[in-house]
Amino acid sequence: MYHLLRGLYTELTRQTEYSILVIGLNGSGKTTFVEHAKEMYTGKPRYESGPTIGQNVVKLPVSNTILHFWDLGGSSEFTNLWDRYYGDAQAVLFFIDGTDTQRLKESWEIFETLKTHSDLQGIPIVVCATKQDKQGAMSAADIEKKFIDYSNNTPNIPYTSLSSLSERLENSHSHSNQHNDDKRNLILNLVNTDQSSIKSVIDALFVRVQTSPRG
Ligand SMILES: Nc1nc2c(ncn2[C@@H]2O[C@H](COP(=O)(O)OP(=O)(O)OP(=O)(O)O)[C@@H](O)[C@H]2O)c(=O)[nH]1
Ligand SMILES: [Mg+2]
Repeated sequence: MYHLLRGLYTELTRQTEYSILVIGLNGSGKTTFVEHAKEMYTGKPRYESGPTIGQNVVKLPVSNTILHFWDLGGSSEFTNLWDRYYGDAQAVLFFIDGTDTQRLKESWEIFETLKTHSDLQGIPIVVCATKQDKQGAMSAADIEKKFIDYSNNTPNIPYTSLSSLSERLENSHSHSNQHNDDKRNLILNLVNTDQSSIKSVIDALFVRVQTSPRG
């Protein structure tokens, strides 16, 4: 009887856990985001360590679920390890430093590989344009325009592959079935020290992991 009740209790209180892969070039703000979110959602102190060596793992209780963040190092010696995590991700959180105009094209190239990788088909990608508190930072809209320019100037990457990146564009194209596969991708502005900014990202992820094909 005890075992039956205990099993029932465990079943009733079990929380669904979703894996979120956090990637982007080094210095783009991945760990700062994850650690601020940890402090906000768990009350635990932030861990601030400089560049991530390997991975930083954080679990956040959000509603009745656990969002399990895999924050990976973005330095060149670690980027070739990212694809080992693709097969388990229910969503990807992709960071772009809004002040890093020099490496924006590199971020776009990575974003394109994410969209086409066989292990990530149908997996939602939430892009964060970070450091919006810094003067002159490129906004999400600026980055999206540049991405469209890059794709227009690159053979084999059609404009339509990016056209539903933002919610604004998603809405304007929502009548078209052609865009359905991309509809869950989104780009957001982010200030990593601002709680409402962090919450917008968590909310966007929370909604998307519920319907992730790997859910
Ligand atoms: N002003 C400002 N600074 C930020 C923001 N997000 C991150 N930073 C700073 O950017 C620097 C790099 O941030 P990290 O979070 O370590 O970057 P990362 O993407 O984890 O880098 P790697 O672990 O090397 O891949 C730190 O000095 C942060 O304080 C932001 O939204 N605004
Ligand atoms: Mg880091």
